Amino acid sequence: MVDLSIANKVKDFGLKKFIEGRKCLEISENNLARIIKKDNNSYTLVKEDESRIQAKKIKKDARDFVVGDFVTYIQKAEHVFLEDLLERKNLISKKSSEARKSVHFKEEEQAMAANVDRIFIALACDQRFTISKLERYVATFSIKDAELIILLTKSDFKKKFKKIHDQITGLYPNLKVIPLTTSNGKSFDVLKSLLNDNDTSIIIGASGAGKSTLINFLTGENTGSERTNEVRSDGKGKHTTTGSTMIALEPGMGYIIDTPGFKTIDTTKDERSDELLFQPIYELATSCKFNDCKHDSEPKCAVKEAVKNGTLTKELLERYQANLRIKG
Ligand SMILES: Nc1nc2c(ncn2[C@@H]2O[C@H](COP(=O)(O)OP(=O)(O)OP(=O)(O)O)[C@@H](O)[C@H]2O)c(=O)[nH]1
Ligand SMILES: [Mg+2]
Ligand SMILES: [Zn+2]
Repeated sequence: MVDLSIANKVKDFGLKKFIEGRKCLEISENNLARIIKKDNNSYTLVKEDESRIQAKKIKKDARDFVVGDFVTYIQKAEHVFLEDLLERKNLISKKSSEARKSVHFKEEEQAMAANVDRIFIALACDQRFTISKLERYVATFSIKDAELIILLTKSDFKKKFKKIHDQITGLYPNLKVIPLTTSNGKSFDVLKSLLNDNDTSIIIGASGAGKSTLINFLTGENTGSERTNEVRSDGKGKHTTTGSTMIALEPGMGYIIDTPGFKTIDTTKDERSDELLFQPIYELATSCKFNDCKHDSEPKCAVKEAVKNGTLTKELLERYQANLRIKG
């Protein structure tokens, strides 16, 4: 007999778990759904019975609905509209940079997805890498109640992989870094072991970083799929993914949101957290003589002391101070 409990979990996109968690609240559960795809003003919702419907936003509604949101909807004649936006566990956003060149220039936080448990940042070994790029990614996408993991994709570019890997782990031993390559299916085992039933993960990174390829591996569709495109004959990557979509992975691995790649990220630093990167410094700083110690030339500085006795690397302090200068 087919185990329906597993089959159900694969397709309800965490909705049942969400409903269980808010039993006491007065919501008409018939009209609860989760957004699993967003395309301009069209939203694909999955309902508790696992069926899907298309919904739209009411014209005057200024709220930002994103993939991963739990919502209620109303039916009016033949149209379905988004109604309530239920409280989010967290929200991923980045500063919009796409519109920079257009006349409709706006600098706004752009909401990307909500209610995620795990954020994967894909960095491809065949693309240009800098530590400050990594720092921007980490500072932008460190959000509450979500684990952050760096995926070093295309690790079959062995020399480049080693260089990038050593650079990251040497400077930031706190970061979780996982190498991945499609040329060795086993490299996906570590990634799979991190995924849990019912969890929502998201994958973020530059265009061509291998995000969709990786998802195809996790859904067992690694035999060539619509989600990815082969590199063009001129060797350049090609934009393939155009909107965010939540995908059900193999049983026991939950869901993952595939996102379109982007070229640059800007971060509104003050709203972000770099604790993940500089945690050792923040911890030591509590023992500095001065509360506002810059760990520069102040006396009785616990951070400088730690560098001197070798418990903290000089490079980490330098990156910290460089980032402080950017923040201004
Ligand atoms: N050598 C090598 N190539 C890979 C690997 N993973 C992906 N690729 C190739 O990289 C190219 C881009 O992969 P995609 O998965 O489409 O990249 P993406 O991050 O989804 O790109 P966008 O949708 O544009 O954001 C494809 O041609 C893949 O075949 C890998 O592990 N090794
Ligand atoms: Mg893609
Ligand atoms: Zn200090």
